[in-house]
Amino acid sequence: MRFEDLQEAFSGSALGCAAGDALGREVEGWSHEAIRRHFGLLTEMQDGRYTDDTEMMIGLMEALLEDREFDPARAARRFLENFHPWRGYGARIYGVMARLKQGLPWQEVGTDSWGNGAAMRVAPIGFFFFDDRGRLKEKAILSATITHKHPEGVAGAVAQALAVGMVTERRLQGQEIDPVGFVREVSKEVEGISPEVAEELRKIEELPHAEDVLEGARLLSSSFGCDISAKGAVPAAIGAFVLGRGFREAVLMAVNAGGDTDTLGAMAGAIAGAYYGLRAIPEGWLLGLEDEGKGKSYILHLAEELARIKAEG
Ligand code: AR6
Ligand code: MG
Repeated sequence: MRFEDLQEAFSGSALGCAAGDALGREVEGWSHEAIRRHFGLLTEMQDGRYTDDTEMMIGLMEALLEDREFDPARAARRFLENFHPWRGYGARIYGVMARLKQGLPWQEVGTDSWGNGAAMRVAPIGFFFFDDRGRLKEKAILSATITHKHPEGVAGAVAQALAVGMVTERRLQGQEIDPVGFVREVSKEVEGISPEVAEELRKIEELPHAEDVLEGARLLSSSFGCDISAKGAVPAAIGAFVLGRGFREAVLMAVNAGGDTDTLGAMAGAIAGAYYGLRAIPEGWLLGLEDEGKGKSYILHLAEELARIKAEG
C-alpha cells in the first residue's frame, strides 16, 4: 500500500473529525431551526477550538502509534493524560477520569453509558484496521468499553469505526461507495450488538435525495435523534455522509441538523475525510483550526506516522 494514499485518507479522517468538531462546537445544543434562524446556514468556523471528541481521538491515535496495535490500557492512560475538563466532556466521563486517576484498571472505570462518546472518537480504529474487518470490530468494541458499556454505546462505536474503515478501503481501491449496500453492511454488522441501533441505521436507506445542504440538514434533523445518544447521533452522521456530495456538504449537513452538533460534525467529518481525502477539506476550515500544543500539526503528524506503519506492512 502506498504511503501517500494511506496518508491522504488517514489525515483526511483525523483532521476531518477535528474540523467538523470545531465547526459544530459553536452551536452545540442548538436546534436545527435555531441555527437556521440565526445563521441561515452555518458555514464558517469561529475560533477553531475542538472539543472532547477530538481530544479523545488524539488519545486513540497516540495509543495506536505507541503499540502499533490497540491496547485499551494504553488508550485509557492517554485519555487521562490528555483530559482537559473544559473541552466539554459528557457528565459521566468526569467520574471515569477520577477512577482512572485513582489507579483503577480500565475494565473497571466505565459506566453503562449509551452516549455517543465511544463513537465520536473511534475513527483511528476504523482507518488503522481498515484491511481487517474482524480486528476492526474487536478493537472498536474494546475501545468503547473503557467508557461505554451499554450495547447501544458500543454498537454506535462499531458502526462509526466500520463506516470509516469501509470508506477508507473503497478509496484506496479506487472504488465508489454504493450508499444502500454500504448502510446495509454497517447495519448488519451491529445487529448482534444492538438491534435498536441497527434499525436506526437502516432508516438511512429510506432518506430521499436532498436538493441542497439545508434540505439535507432538515431531513437529518427530522429523521434521527441527532442527540448525545449513540443511537440518535451515529445514524445521523452516516446519513450526512450518504446525502452530502463531497466533504464540505456532508459536514455542513451534519452540523446544521442541530442537536449534538460538534459530535455530528466530528463523525461525519471523519467518514467523509477518509473517503474524499485531506485535500477535500476546505482550506478556510483547516486554517482556522487550533494549532498550538496538540492541535492541527500534531494531529497531522500522528496520522502520517500511522500511515507509515501501514505502508511498511
Ligand atoms: N442512563 C441514563 N442516562 C444516560 C445513560 C444511561 N444508561 N447513558 C448515558 N446517559 P456520557 P459521552 C446520559 O456522560 O457519551 C458531550 O458533549 C447521561 O446524561 O457517557 O462521552 C460529548 O462531546 C450522560 O451524562 O458522555 C458527546 O457529544 C450523557 O447521556 C456527548 O456529550 C452522555 O453520556 C456524549 O458524551
Ligand atoms: Mg464534544
